[in-house]
This record gives sequence, C-alpha cells and structure tokens, in this order.
Amino acid sequence: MFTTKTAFKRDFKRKINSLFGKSLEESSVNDRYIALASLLSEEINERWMDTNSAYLARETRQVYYFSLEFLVGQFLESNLIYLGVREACEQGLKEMGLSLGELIDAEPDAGLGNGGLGRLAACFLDSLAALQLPGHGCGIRYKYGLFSQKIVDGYQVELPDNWLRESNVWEIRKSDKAVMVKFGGNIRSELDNKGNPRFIHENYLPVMAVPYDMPILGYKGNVVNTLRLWSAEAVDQLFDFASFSRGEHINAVSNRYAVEAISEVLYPDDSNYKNRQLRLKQQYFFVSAGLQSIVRRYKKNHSDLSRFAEFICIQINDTHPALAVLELMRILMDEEGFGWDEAWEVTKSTIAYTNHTIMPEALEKWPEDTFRELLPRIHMIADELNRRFCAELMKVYPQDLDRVSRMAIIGDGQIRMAHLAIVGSFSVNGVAAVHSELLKSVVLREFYEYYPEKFNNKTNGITHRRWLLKSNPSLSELISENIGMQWIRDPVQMRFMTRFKGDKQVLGALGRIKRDNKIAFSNMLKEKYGISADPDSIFDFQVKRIHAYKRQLLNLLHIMYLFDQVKNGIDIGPPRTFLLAGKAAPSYYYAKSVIKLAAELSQAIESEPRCKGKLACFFLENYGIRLAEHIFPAAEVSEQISTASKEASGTSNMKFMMNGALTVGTGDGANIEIADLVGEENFFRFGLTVDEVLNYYANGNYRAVDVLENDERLKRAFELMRGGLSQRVPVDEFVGILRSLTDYNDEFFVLKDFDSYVAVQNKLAEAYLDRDRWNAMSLVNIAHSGCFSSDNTISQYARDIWRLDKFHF
Ligand code: 26Q
Repeated sequence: MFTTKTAFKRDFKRKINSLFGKSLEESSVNDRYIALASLLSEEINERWMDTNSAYLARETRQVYYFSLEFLVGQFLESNLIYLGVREACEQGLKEMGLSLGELIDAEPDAGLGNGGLGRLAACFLDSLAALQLPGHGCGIRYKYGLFSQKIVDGYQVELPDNWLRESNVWEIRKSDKAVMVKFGGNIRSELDNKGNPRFIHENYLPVMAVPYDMPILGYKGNVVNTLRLWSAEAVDQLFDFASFSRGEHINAVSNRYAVEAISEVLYPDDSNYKNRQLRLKQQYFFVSAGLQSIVRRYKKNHSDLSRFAEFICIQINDTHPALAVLELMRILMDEEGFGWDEAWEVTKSTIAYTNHTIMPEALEKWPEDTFRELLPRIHMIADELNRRFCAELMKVYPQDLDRVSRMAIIGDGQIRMAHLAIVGSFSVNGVAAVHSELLKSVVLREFYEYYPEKFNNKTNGITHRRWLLKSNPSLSELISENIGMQWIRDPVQMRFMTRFKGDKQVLGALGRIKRDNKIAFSNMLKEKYGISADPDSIFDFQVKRIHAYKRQLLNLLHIMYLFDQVKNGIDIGPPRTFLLAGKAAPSYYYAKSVIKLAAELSQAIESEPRCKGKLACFFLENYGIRLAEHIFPAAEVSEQISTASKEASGTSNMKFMMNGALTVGTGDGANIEIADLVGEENFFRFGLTVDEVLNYYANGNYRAVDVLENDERLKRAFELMRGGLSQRVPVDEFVGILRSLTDYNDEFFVLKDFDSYVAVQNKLAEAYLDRDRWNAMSLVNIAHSGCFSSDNTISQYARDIWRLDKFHF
C-alpha cells in the first residue's frame, strides 16, 4: 500500500487505467472517486481477511448487532484517515491538479436509517472496530435509503434515494453465502423415530437472502469487522416461463417483484408503529438470514450448539429484530433437533435487547393473524412461548390474573414485541440514565419487578472520530496542540482541556476556529442553497426528525416572538440566525405542517427590512449525515428542547457539545447527563422536569388555554399563524397545529414551557455578549464531551453485557 505521494500518484493512475480504460485526463470525478476507493479497498480487504481468519482460528466470542437501520453515511475520508494516508493522497492529488474534497463529495451517502437509532448503530460499529472488539453489524441492504427531501413552496416533497445507482465500491456480494428464508405456507407435523413431533414447513414462498459485506475499518488498527447487509432475491423457479411464453410478461415477473420488494426501501417512519405487512417481512427476512449464517459459521468449528451462547451474543436494536428470539428457537428445534427447554436455555442466554423509546405509540405490536399467515411456524413457537410464560406468571401472581394478561406476550389478538424481547433476552437496557429509570419505574415496571437482574443502563455515545476528528479538523488540531494526541485513542482525556478555561490565548483561538467554521458554513449555504447567513450572528441549530415531542414548534414560537419584537423596534440583543432541519415521516401531517410554518416564518423574516442584520431563520433542506458534518462545527447553540421524559437519549446533543455549542435544553434524556458534567453554569436549562410532566399527566390538571389567555406573546404568535405571516398563506393553513395546542390541550406542554424558554433564551443572548466567558463555557463543554464518545459506551456494553475481550493480533 502506498504511503508516499509519489507511490500514490503511480497507483492511482494505474487504477484509473485498469478500471475504466481511460487516462487520468479522460476520467470523470466519479471515476476518480471509485479508483481511490478501490485502492483503499485493496488494503482494507487484506486486513479484513486476516481479521476473519484470526477470529475463526482463535474461536473468539463474537457480537452481532442486529438492526433494521445503519445510517453509516460516507466512508472514503474516514478510511483515508484511519489508514493514515489522507495527507499523502491530498498532496498527490493536488500535484495532479485534483482536489481530494471533490472526490470525497462524489461518494453517495449510505442513508440506511431514519435518525438516532440508525446513526447509533453506525457509531457503534466504528467504535467496535477502533477498540479491536469482535463485533459486526447485520441488517438489510435497502435499494433505496431514507427519501431525500425537497422543500417546494414551503412543503416537504419526498424523492427516492437511489444510493446504489453508481455501484457501491465498499461492498462485496457473497453469493456463495446466500441462505433461504421461507414465508407463508403451512406446517405439517409428524413423529420421528423416537416418537417426538417434527414440524415440516410446506408450500412456502422461498426467498433468497444474499449477503453484501462491507468492511468496517478500525482507527489505525488492523481490525476490520463486517457489516453484513442482506438483499432479497427471487429463486429462479419464481420466473414463470409458462406465463412468459403465453405473452403474460407482467405475470411472469410479478412474483419476482413481490419478493424483491422486501429489500427495496427503508420505511421512513420513526417513533410511530404502523401495521405494515412488508415491514414484518423485512424483520423476519434479515433476522432469519442473519441467524442462519451465524449458526452455519458456528458449526464450522464447533460441534456442540448447546454452547452457542458462550461464543455468540446478539444485541437487538429496539424490538425491530425481536423475532430473533423465535427464529433461534426454530433453528435449534426444527433444524438442529433440540428440545424446547434446551433451545430456550441457549436462546435467552444469547440475546440482549436495547429499548430506544418510551412513547407508547412506538411500541411494536403485530396482529396475530398477519403473523400466523406470514410466519406459521414462528407463530406456533410464539404461542407456545406465551403459554409457558403465562403459566410461569400464574404461579408467581396467582391472585392477579390481570397482571398476567398485561404481561403476556400475546394479548388482544396482538403479538407484543417488547414483551417478547424482554422474556427472550438476558439483558434489557435503556439509552440514558433517566430513560433507563423510566423503563424500570413506569413503562416496563412489571417486567422490572419480575426480572430485576436483566435491567441496566447504557448511555448512548457518538464516535468522536467522525464527529470531531474528521468533520472539525481545526478544533481537533487545537486540542492536540494543547493536550497532545492521546485523546484520539482515549477521548476522556479531552477533560484536560478544562485547564485552559481561563487561558485567553486558547479561548481566543477557540473563538477564531468557530468563526472560521461559521464562515465556511455560510459559504456552503450560499453556494448550495442560495441562502445568506451572517457569520456575525449567533448560529442556533435545531436539527433532528420533525416530531411533536421534539417541539420544533416551541423554537418557532420563540422566533415569532423575536420577530414581533424587532418589528416593534425593541432591541433583541446580539443578532441571531436560527437554523432548522429535519425530515418528516411522509404520512405525518402535523410534522409536515411544522416544516411549512418554518418555511413561511423564514420568508416573512426575510421580507421584513427591519430584521436585516438582527434576525434570520432558515429551514435547510434534506438533513442527513452529509449536511450534519457541516453543521456541528459551525454551531454555537444546540436546541434540545423535547418535552421532559419523551426523548430517550438524543445524540445530536452530544455532537453539538463536542463541537463547542452550548445547549438550550430540557431535563430530558442525555441532556441531564450533559448538564451534570459541565455544570449548570455551562448549560441553559429550562422547562418542566420529568416528574412535573408525569404529575400533570397523572392528575390531568394542565389547562393549555389558561396559559394562552395570560400570555400576550403567545396570542401574537397565534395571530401570525392565523394568516399573519403572509397574504399568500390561507388563514387555516396551520389550523392543525393551533388545535393541537388548544382543542387537544397541548399534549407536549409547548405553551406551558414557553415562558421559561424565552427567559433562558434571553439569558443566553446576554451571555453571548461576553465572548471570553462564552468561549470558556464552550471549552468546558468540549472538554467533557469525551465522556460521550461511543468508545465509552461500547466499552461498557463489552464489559457488562457482551463479556468481550479486546482482540490482540
Ligand atoms: C417501527 C415499526 C414500524 C415502522 C417503523 C418503526 C420505527 C423505526 C425507527 C420505530 C422507531 C424508529 C427509530 C427510533 C429512534 O431513532 N429512536 C431514537 O433512538 C436514539 C438512539 O438511542 C435516541 O437517542 C433517541 O432519543 C430516540 O428517539
């Protein structure tokens, strides 16, 4: 592998010639991107093979992270950094008159996730490899990732994300490792020669699961783990030659389409369960394929499947892969001849479950009928498991049949996936301290009482390599200059930066870096979106999925208030630019309306001359990993304003903090841990606490209209929303939003928290005037952010749940 720029230039030109039959001059930007990525792949693939054979030879315990989402984004630049050749490439390309940045930009984003949960899976893979731990991902190779978002006339329009159009250089198709997944049909039972029943699956629809493996390279190490993504393909018999010959071309291929639809597209819903049969097919498809391939690999060098849990651990990312419990039972019993008890022992010692939500509407429940029809054998196993579990509960709570039916796996004609996941696993964790406590005391209380030993907390984290080292090189440099480079391996050492919180020089440098990043961001906005954002204003961001509980509306209400102040000639302090971004689920009407409101407010402010140089607000189109990497380095304020108790953890809060933004936040999710670390004086906290929110829900004594009646600022904002923003907008455009606040009594306490939100925003504006003080606060946040590196999170999973050892070559 090249290490000098001269060697690089030679290899690069050869690669272009051999791949495309073109000279360097004739090649396109995309050709060059592919050539560079292929060069890296050659090196990565060697290390990959070495890692795999070492794992196999040493029978290392392996973890598999099962997830329906992996929001991995781009790989080229990280891989360059991790291999230690970024400089050589950049210089070499420069000498050939080419820009590395242009090639990096040419890589499509792998947007195979909705938001937090999918990105978490990606950060975890990065940390596993960096820490040299044997952990791999298992998911679906969606042909289309999360839709790309256009804003047309203020409305969200969804376009397909065809990320595979130009081929994916990092993946390798492994046809020889394909497995069969069976849907539908019926189950016949017969007695084997010992008189035990055997179950035979007949008349099923076979679906071929073909794995595509992507290498996950560790930071400057030799470990390369695997992200295995499954693609659904029809078996050849499905092509109906008879129909085709009769000229019924559509019929002939329709079965094939029905099968391939399974891995066609990622469902764009988050935090809201919807009963969609294809979604259940996706879940079973990848869980079955993943487990079959793990069992097959296991049998290569183990004869005794009863020791499976000693060597294999499966972490399921929310309940989406919870069918793993039933599928592992099926494989062990039907294919490996285990009895129930023996199979159950193995299954529940192999699987661990992470919960990511407490919103009841997000809990997955599948109608039993759908289940029975689509997965007849899996349904039988679920039924038997439920029968046994209920019998067990009856013994413990003989007087409380209600409790037994509340805790049952199957009830009201539905399969409750969370109950299945808890019963079938040895560990249940939440994703931030407060969230894990709420699971124990409220959402899953009865399960906690029954299985206290299973419950634990693992606060989320983010990979500091992508979210700081790669995306904010100048801040990384400043840290290294002051405390050395050890923090890259051991991010908690970023704490040493607190030494400089009184150092004018370091604080000045920090301020200049932020300013430069803001200018770079403004330039990008101008070029790509035609938006002018003033780098002399406070850059305040709220970027995340649009959801009522995340309260983008609260942010907008405050901006409307400032808008009004400015129009009335009242000073609002330092100039401010509010930037919002995020996608709405296509069928989530309310969320789409919030986007329209942001867009209309933005327009209204832009067309108001008095706002110039004082106030601006923009909604940025198509939030995703790529845009996020530009946003965090330029951010000064991070809006984390969910209704207390609703956000399980949040992870953008950590990314902002790591890049020196100060948080305006409620006491929710990981915000609480952030505030604890940096201290209240370095955090802008506001709003109802978790206990207050829960009390209001319990007592039903909140009256939203009373709050509205007594607040002139809110009344003015309501007028703006009732046609006051623009003549073009019909007066009832935002009626859904307004009704949610009044007629539906403001479920998320937007009006209730408005006053304390405005107060904390005023405090923030005041604090910004003292720049040394502000930079010191920013520095303290950066210094403590190392605690939220996913390296820490993964070390805790590895120690407490997976019992993994670091792998030594
Ligand atoms: C379920 C059934 C049917 C269709 C879709 C879904 C579905 C899909 C995605 C349900 C939920 C999701 C995603 C949830 C999610 O991203 N949750 C976030 O997880 C983060 C990582 O733990 C937390 O930081 C966030 O607080 C949490 O909202």
